[in-house]
Amino acid sequence: MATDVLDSVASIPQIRQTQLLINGEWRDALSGKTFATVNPATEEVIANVAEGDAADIDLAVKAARTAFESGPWSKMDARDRGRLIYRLADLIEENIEELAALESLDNGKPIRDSRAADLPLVIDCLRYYAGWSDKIEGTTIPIRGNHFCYTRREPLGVAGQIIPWNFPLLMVAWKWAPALAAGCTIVMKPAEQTPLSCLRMAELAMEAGFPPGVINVIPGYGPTAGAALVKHPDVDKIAFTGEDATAKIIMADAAATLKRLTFELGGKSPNVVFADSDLDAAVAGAEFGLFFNQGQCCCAGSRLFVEESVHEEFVAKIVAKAAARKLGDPLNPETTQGPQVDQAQMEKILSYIKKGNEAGAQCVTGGTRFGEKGFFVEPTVFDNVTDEMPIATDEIFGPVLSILPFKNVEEVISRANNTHFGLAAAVWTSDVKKAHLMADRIKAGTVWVNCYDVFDAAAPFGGFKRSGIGRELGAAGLASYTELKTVTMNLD
Ligand code: TXE
Repeated sequence: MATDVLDSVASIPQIRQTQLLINGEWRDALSGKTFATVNPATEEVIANVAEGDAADIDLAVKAARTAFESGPWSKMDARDRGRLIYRLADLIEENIEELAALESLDNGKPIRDSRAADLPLVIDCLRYYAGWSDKIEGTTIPIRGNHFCYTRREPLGVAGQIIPWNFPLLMVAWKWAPALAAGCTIVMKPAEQTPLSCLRMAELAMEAGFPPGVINVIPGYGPTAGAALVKHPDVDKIAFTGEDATAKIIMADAAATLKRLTFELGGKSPNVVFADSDLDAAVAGAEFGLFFNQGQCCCAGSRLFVEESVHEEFVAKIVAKAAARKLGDPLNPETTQGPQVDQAQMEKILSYIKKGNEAGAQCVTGGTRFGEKGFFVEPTVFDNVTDEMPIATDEIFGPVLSILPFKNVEEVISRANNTHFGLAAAVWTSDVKKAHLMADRIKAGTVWVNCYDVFDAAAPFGGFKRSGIGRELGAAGLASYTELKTVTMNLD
């Protein structure tokens, strides 16, 4: 995108779509209910959106099943599926400014991030998987006897997809792109806090020419619409991103129908800074790794381990960076930190700041709500945090950084791994051997070395331990939307 666009103040986009999408048609919820979606920067209602529940989910699943079994989708050549996904990516690119503004309006993220990170990653993800559509291959297997044995990778069927609010559009892309490339059909429930960009993207998907029933979108709440999707007997898989507590409910609800499950859950990711690192790069990485997206990242580097000999210098530098962040209107390109997504998240974060103070950690900057309107929280840094404090053990999901000093490699490996989570980690060092040792020993699905939050549609992402089940992105993400079939033919 041209720099002048990146630097311009975004105008408030028109809200074009607030209904449910079922079988290619936009409609109200059967109950007639709606719910408000709120601008977190102003606390004003942006729009009222149709609130789907079990009855709407049932209609959407029926449409997705028909499209999968007998609609044009089931007969379409794989390459043509890919062309539709490419077409959707092109339409998003053509409407990038509107979508970026919509994302910032509904979620509160700074427009500079929506423009430079969220939207480009969405487009890249769609194009990456579009290219996979006609490259999903099986193998031939030399089994005993006079047999011809081969495998096929077939689409799994109807995919139920439940996403959170922290990267609303990017989560749509991570879920839709591999499912569509594999040949599945979709019923998606976006997060109740941020339904708008998903609905607009669904409108663009209809414009791209996806046949009716291939993509269905039902905004609504978790315990109603979400749970109905999970329990529906005709849904083959649930792909979920959200809180681990919700994943446990989903796992229990999905047990009756033994659905395939992929989960991308929370984290308390260790970011380890050694004294031999490029300290300024590590400080910049620590700031980005935690404060990006208002700290609302599943992989946020929220446990910052700093080697003792550089601890003091590091704290001074990170405090200066945190304090210099510009809070304000997300639609202004100068803003680097917007509001938290809603009041509940803001209150959760403030309660953890209180717990940090009560536990005796030292709050060296921030520590309070910012302003009185909008759900803003000051960038907050706690120093001299110890491993058992709640701010070191729990996912806060906000702009709160915990600094934990350490003495040596073995100690920091054991402390970094002392958590139920295992989503991501980073290490900052100029010693290649130390970097490899850390990459080997840290129990996490992603380890970044001398960088943070480097995402690519081709690189698998997901969690060890209670941070998830399965992987998204890359070939692994695609495989999770397929079933493997073995065919054995008697050649006698
Ligand atoms: O998550 P939920 P919430 C973490 C983060 C945050 C906390 C709570 O720590 O503070 O979770 O956020 C749907 N059956 N993450 O409450 O509830 C819900 O409607 C089916 C980490 O927003 O997990 C939404 O669409 N679905 C995370 C989605 O689940 C249900 C991103 C996520 O909401 C449901 C977001 C149910 N019973 C929050 N209950 C990450 N890993 O990135 C809720 N949902």
